[in-house]
Amino acid sequence: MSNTSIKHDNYTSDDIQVLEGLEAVRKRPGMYIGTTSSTGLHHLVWEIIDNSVDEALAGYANNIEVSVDDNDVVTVKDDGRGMPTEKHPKTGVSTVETIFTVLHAGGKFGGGAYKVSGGLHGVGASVVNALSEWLEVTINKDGKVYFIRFKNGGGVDEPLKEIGKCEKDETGSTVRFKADPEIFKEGTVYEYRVLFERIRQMAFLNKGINFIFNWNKEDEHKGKHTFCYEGGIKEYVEFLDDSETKLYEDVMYCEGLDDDTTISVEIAMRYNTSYSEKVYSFCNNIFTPDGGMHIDGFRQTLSRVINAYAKDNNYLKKDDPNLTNDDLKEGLTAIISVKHPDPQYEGQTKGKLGNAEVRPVVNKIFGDFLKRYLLENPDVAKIVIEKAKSASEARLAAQKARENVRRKDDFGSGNLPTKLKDCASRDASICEIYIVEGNSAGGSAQQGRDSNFQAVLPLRGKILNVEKARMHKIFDNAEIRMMIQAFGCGFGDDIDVSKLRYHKIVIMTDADVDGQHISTLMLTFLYRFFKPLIEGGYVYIAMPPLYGLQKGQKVLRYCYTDEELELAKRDFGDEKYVVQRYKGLGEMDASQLWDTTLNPENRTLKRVTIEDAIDADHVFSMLMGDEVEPRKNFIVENAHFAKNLDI
Ligand code: 28F
Repeated sequence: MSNTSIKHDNYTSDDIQVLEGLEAVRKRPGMYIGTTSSTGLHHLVWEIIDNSVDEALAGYANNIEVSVDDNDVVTVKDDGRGMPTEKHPKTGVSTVETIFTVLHAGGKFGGGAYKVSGGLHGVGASVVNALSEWLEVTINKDGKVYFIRFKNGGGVDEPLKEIGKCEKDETGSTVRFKADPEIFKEGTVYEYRVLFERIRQMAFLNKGINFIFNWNKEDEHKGKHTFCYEGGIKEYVEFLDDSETKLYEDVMYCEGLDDDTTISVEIAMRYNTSYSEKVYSFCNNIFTPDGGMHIDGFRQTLSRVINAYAKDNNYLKKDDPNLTNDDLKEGLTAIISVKHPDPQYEGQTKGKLGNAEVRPVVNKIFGDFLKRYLLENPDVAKIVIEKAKSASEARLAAQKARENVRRKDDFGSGNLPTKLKDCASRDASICEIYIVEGNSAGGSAQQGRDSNFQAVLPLRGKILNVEKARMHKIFDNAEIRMMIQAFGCGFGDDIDVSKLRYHKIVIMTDADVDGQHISTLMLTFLYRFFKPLIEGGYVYIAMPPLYGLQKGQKVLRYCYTDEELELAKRDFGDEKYVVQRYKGLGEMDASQLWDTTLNPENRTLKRVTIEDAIDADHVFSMLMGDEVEPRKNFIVENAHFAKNLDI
């Protein structure tokens, strides 16, 4: 630790070992928090919150307060027992100092409970300390207030001391820290949305714990939010379904603990009228986007129990084919949350739960529950089975539609859509396809483009809202069939990105409300049927200019935002000009479109990313689902983002 001024100069071997431990973290932070990007920065917060959650799950804390202030100092406070202040038997320094200076010192929390909040798989508070410019701990315990401060990545700056008195029954721990800009070179600025969503999610996943989130920055988000869900993941399902039409009232909920393995299982689920599914699985409160043994057990059991019930109650004839997992996905919203003492995460991004022993435990607990639930709720059973049966019929219809998706009427030779103005190059890595709304825009795009590497596919008006349509209707839609063929990489579950014919899929619509609706429909379609293309960063939105500052026939300058227009006006001093508002792409001629929107030299493309898949699912259901009320609220709530909405 070259630059740490350690107060006490009598180095003990332990001090050296401690400092070397934290030095290792500072040398290779990625090994401990994944990355030092914004994602890694936010992991610091999750790690500290997790320690409060563990104290709450152990039964000693009820309130967890998270605050972010103007210079991105984070404060996390709980009303638990207060970290121990007495000397730690092994390290000879106080337990609290040990927790923040020895790697993985978190470990067991009394009462046999194991650490289940898992942040970044429980790397411990010492990593946060190592990656902080400074970190302070305040402990209320035994009627006294204790304080210790670390700085420059973990060295003790102010040793533990008593700084005051408090009520005997006022106990708890508070950690304040400032992330180290030396480590987080991309910045130490927290994102409101990221913190808001995850803290709310922690409240859903840990029923009854009261989370308070204070965003103290002087911006539009300034304020306090409280999250507490006695219903836990039941309320999570209700929240995710708030823009859906319910098929029945009750969220099915089951929980159980397997004594031999100490694995606990919690499942909440309900079907709605939509055709997509929102099923999210967690282990120790960590989202497992790639699923794993817990969700496999859930799906197997759901299928086995529903089919058995359907056959026993003559919803299916004995020799009928079983309802498949896909049939049972349609309209399903579910949360599967398991707790495991020693989770093994697999895959590139550690997003998959690998512990094989979890599957039979889920099968047993969920299977027993579901069998009993169906017997006790025959009306719900009937609704669920009828829905799955119609999904099955639609699937077979889609199979047929998929087969004839190559119907000759759309495609000329080489089964490419006739309306596609393809580009000459076959090198997908440089090719771009512009999905353009309306034939006029399509026309000027076709003339304005560089036909060597830019293709244009004009769409006729608004494409089908896939959120509300079943597969076979989707394949009956000519526009959709054209895109599937033009992209050439398959769709849905069988996408082969290596076959994608263009490495840039660019949505280009007018900047008006209609254009934005088309853009949203396109994004919904791409999100539902080509998610890997969005995840792979292949999808973009073109940014045509909103204004042109014109002098006679000449455009002096193009402006892409309202702010830019204001700046341009100031720059122009006494020059005479007219401001032209481009309502639609068709108002620009081919060369203008090339100069402003197509030419890679000076155009801007906005890459579409899915920061948070759960949130994206929820937003798309909100925007495209069939419940009008939530959509109206969402648009009103977010309208201030869509400034130039000309109603
Ligand atoms: C703002 C962050 O970290 N809260 C915590 C406790 C309470 C105990 C504890 C923590 C070392 C290994 C036992 C108190 N009294 N909030 C927090 N609250 N750690 S972290 O003990 C950690 C020891 O395991 C605690 C009696 N037992 C445990």
